[in-house]
Amino acid sequence: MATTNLSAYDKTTIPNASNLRFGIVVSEWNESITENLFQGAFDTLLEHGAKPENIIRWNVPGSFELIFGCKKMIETQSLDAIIAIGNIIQGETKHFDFICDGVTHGIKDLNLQFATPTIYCVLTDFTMQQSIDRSGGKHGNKGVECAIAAIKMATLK
Ligand code: DLZ
Repeated sequence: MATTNLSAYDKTTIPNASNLRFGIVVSEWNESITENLFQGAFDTLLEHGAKPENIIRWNVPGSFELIFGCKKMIETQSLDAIIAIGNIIQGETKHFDFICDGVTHGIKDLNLQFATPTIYCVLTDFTMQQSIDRSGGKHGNKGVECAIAAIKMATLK
């Protein structure tokens, strides 16, 4: 089955984001990928009316720290939605599985604990090429997909 293009969506169905405040927490691991994800998300929020001053960015060392970074940002900033950006690539050990599991459950827990939706913009890939393909490459940019999810969840009724 072909992978969906992560940047494809119907622009006419997206609510205006001009009155919304977003947080973006970016993991520094595999920085070339996470920067592309950030840029895709940031540009998409702007395209739908968000103001640059209403998009707060924090960096954290790795994907595992996204959980605490998002929690602290939700508690201290007044946000309508937050996007957690990371990229985990499989290595030779089970570390990949533990980090993927921990981050996924951690972000799920944030969504249960807080009224602010946390969007899961974490690429979990077997190879760097797969991550390149999904961060502005042939399968689009997951940052774009997640910015749209953030706007939709911030305006959920
Ligand atoms: C340690 C580690 C490894 C091996 N791989 C990745 C990765 O592919 N992607 C990622 O975001 N972070 C990785 N980390 C770092 C962990 O997320 C975390 O920062 C450290 O274990 C410290 O808690």
